[in-house]
Amino acid sequence: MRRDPANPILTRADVPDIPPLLTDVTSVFNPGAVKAGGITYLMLRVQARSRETFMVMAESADGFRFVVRPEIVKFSGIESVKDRIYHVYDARITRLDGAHYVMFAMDMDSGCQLGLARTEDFRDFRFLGVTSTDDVRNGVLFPEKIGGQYLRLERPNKAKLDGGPTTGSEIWLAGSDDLIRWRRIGPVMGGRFHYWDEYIGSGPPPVKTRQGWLHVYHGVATHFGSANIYQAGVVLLDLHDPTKVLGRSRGNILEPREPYELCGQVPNVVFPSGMVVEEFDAEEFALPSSPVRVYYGAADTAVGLAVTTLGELLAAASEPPL
Ligand code: BMA
Repeated sequence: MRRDPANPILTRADVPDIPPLLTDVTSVFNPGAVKAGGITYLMLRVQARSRETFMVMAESADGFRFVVRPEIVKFSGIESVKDRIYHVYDARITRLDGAHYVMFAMDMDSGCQLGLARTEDFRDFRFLGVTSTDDVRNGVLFPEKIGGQYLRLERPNKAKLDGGPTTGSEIWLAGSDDLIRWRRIGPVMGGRFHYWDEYIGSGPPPVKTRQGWLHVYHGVATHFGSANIYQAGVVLLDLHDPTKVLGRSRGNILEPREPYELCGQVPNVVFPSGMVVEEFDAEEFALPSSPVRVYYGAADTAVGLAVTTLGELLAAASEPPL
């Protein structure tokens, strides 16, 4: 992938003060992304100096230059959750059944849970519920039902990085009839220990192509003494049975190299969470010639943008297996 020359496309300086909770913010990163009605929307993770996180929307007519809205996203109905919610973060946005759904992480005493909200207009977000029970992160919805059920990818948290967050080395497929109650169907892919993607988690929601579901994910290499390195890679899943991996990039397709990726709140991190594909055929399969924009968190501090084409991602997903 190629970095946008204007990177990082969003920094703390682009976030307007939203008193009293967000003034002189610390960082902005890990955005969910979607294009609707010609506008590209980002749902940003913004951190205050209290280290609380909030979601804030940004929008853009061209997908490159964004204006951040001076308001904190309110998930109406989230107050019905009785347990304390410490943070909401890492949104993934999927268009489904004519609306947009936001799946996000919720840090609670029970661990990390997956919250779900729905919006029609990117202004009102209705909280639909906590959709998990055990500690899990990186939930992403598929954009359509498959085999009569809703599907999502999720990453159970089974490990803890040295001095870092809970993590996991397996992405699972889960199914649901109502988007709220989910049952795990089977493992999709595991981490490749000793290589770039030892721990893994989904990035943006999967994209439907004629070849299969194309999915960008993140991998963490933990065998360097000084830091855990977060990178991006790509995998291709079977259209009818997404537990079947058809191909997977041997190497990463984006790794921390630039100063804003190497230095920051959490050094050595590129964390892809939003992706916009421009061109689809009449049956809504993404076209290989389509430009692709991937929005990612850089060092848990700023937002980066990398561009590629769908064809290049498909080619990366057919590299020889590691
Ligand atoms: C992951 C998540 C991401 C974060 C990354 C690097 O576990 O918490 O939000 O970007 O760690 O700190």
